[in-house]
Amino acid sequence: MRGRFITFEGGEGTGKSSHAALLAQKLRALGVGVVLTREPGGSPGAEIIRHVLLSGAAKPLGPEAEAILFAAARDDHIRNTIMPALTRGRWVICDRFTDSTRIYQGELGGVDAKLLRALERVTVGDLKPDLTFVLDAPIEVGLSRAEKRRGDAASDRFEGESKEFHEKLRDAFRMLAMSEPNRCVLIDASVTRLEVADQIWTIVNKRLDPATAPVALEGVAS
Ligand code: Z5A
Repeated sequence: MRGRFITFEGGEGTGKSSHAALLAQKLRALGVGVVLTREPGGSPGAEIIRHVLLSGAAKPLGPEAEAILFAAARDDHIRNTIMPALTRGRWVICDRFTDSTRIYQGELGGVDAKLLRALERVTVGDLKPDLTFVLDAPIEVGLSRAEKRRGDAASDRFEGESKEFHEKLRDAFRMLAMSEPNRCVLIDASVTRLEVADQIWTIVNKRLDPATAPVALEGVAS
């Protein structure tokens, strides 16, 4: 039986990586085989492209070229990590996926929706998350958490964008959650870690019933 596919989306510092990892831990404790992954990245080829994108090296090429690079990374990630895991019945938890492209490159970057749809058709095909958590917090909260975590390291390509950019980003993610309620759930990420984790765990149990998932036979850590 095909595994479940869960994605985390939202603005910077809203807690996507932390909660993706926490959810993976909880599912593994139930015996569910989980692959925890991220975009851009998640496979050796895609991690190389991640470095190019987040270093800002591709920014001078323009938003279309960046969109094509995100798509190339996704293609490698799906073929080498996501699909093999889902086919083995693993649950895949992915920190960002296609919604990020639609919002960062499409709505904020102004890349033509036709180009993005064509790239999605080629890379993603029919693959769609079973459940998407959209983590939402005021931008001051997210940016200050991201800044604290970063310490003295430099901002990456997107962290350095303006306050207006981050406000638009937040609005776009909130709209996404409203426009696809069957797939997306908006999570108030401004509260404590424990409260956010509880909201997520309640929804996963209600919508995907992990207690009935087949227990992974060859260990659960993959
Ligand atoms: N991008 C794109 O443009 N197009 C695409 O198609 C894709 C991506 C796939 C990837 O960066 C960048 O690529 C991203 C969009 C773009 N833009 N940026 N920047 P990334 O992977 O390096 O970073 P990110 O995805 O934006 O995530 P992030 O900034 O690393 O944050 P996060 O994962 O949402 O948060 P976190 O690391 O889990 O938490 C941040 C800190 O807050 C950390 O210290 C936590 O311990 C703390 N935290 C988390 N939750 C809480 C609560 N509830 N209370 C208090 N503290 C908390």
